[in-house]
Amino acid sequence: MAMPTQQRIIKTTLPGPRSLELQTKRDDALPTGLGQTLPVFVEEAGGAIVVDVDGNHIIDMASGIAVTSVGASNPRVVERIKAQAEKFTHTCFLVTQYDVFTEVAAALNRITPGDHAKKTALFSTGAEAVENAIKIARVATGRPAVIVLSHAYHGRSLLTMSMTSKNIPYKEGFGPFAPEVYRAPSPYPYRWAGGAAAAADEAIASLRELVLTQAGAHNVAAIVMEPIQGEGGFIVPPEGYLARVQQFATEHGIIFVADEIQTGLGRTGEMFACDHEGVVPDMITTAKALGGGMPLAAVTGRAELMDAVPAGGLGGTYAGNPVACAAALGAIEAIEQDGLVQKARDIEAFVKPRLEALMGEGSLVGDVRGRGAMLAMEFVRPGTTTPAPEVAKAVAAHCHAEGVLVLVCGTFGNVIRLLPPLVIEQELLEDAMSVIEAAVEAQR
Ligand code: PLZ
Repeated sequence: MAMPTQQRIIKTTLPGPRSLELQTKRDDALPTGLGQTLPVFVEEAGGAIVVDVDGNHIIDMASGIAVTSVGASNPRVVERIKAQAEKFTHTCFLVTQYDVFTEVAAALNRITPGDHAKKTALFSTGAEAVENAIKIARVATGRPAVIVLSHAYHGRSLLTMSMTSKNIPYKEGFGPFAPEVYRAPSPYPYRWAGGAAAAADEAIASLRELVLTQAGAHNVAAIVMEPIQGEGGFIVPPEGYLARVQQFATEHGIIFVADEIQTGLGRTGEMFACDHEGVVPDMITTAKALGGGMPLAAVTGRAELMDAVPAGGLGGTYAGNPVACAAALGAIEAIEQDGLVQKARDIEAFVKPRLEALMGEGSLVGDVRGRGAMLAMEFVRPGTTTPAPEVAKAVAAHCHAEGVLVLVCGTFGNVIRLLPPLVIEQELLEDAMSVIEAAVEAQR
């Protein structure tokens, strides 16, 4: 199938008549707990364009939540999926093995931060990767406790939901939660009470106090952090904070786990967000962009930690599915050989100044932040830091009506985040930015 024209083409109101029909069928068959961002149904997608069943060409500034970094239906991914599916689709790696699993593990061992001996285990979803990182850390240290941050997002399973910070919609009614999860304040520069300059020092002090006085360092298996918080609002920690956490963890025999599920694989303009500051985590979780659209996740860590669990302790029926592994080799190849890490930097260089230009006196945009192709603006009541979620919602609705798919995030629901595929063409990006700017201007 040919790549859809990389151009925004709006033929109907969104959602169009055919999508509305399918929506009725969907609502009859599906539970309300499954949310939706833009209620169109997709016919095909390629590059940075999503074509709906009414023939509308929508600009994708979401990448299926940071998954299709190499573009939807990247040929390097699709060809490998086809070839692998024709050979076999499943054996269960725990039953009979296949080399493509090892190849993905070896690639992750090579590209993740640090040149120490590493090993990688593959899973299917991000939540599963985080759960398994904790399982391994607990066995390796013989300790139960896990430290996470406010504004964190780590998944929807019991343990990872317990590690996630925001109550509605992720936790409300789903308790009781998993025990031994302790939460330290995230050094959120824009909202830190003592001011951005004090955020790193004060957040480190709080973390130390939590670990040393509440949990007891000898009880702590792991400190888990997103190097840039994703669902929580694209919060970039102050420079030096992550390195200090890593150093504190090491001093106390605690495993430092970087959850790079959203930030990893080139998204932020380095292969991993930790690379911006030369931080080398003991363990790193990846998913999303790794599979190029297929469900694949991984835990990569120091070889001696990864080998702590005896045979049979890790796995899953679908963990490291061969078709998903083949897709991952295509995705990694695209990121490395098509210059996509540099593309993420180019996207930042073009988009960030345009977002920053929307700030200023009397503006609804209180903060602009992020790295590479992971950029966001936070909406507030002008002249204050009071969150304005209704503005973020209105901006998103405006963009959606014009055929630009953006996502809202943030603990206060007041952040618009941009996660375009790294392969997005410049003209398309310019068009998307014009729509986003007009959407913000329209809220004044
Ligand atoms: N860790 C840092 O961003 C997934 C969640 C979408 P799964 N973020 C998107 C939603 O509302 O369910 C995520 C993440 C970080 C872990 C996860 C979890 O990854 O593949 O969704 O399980």
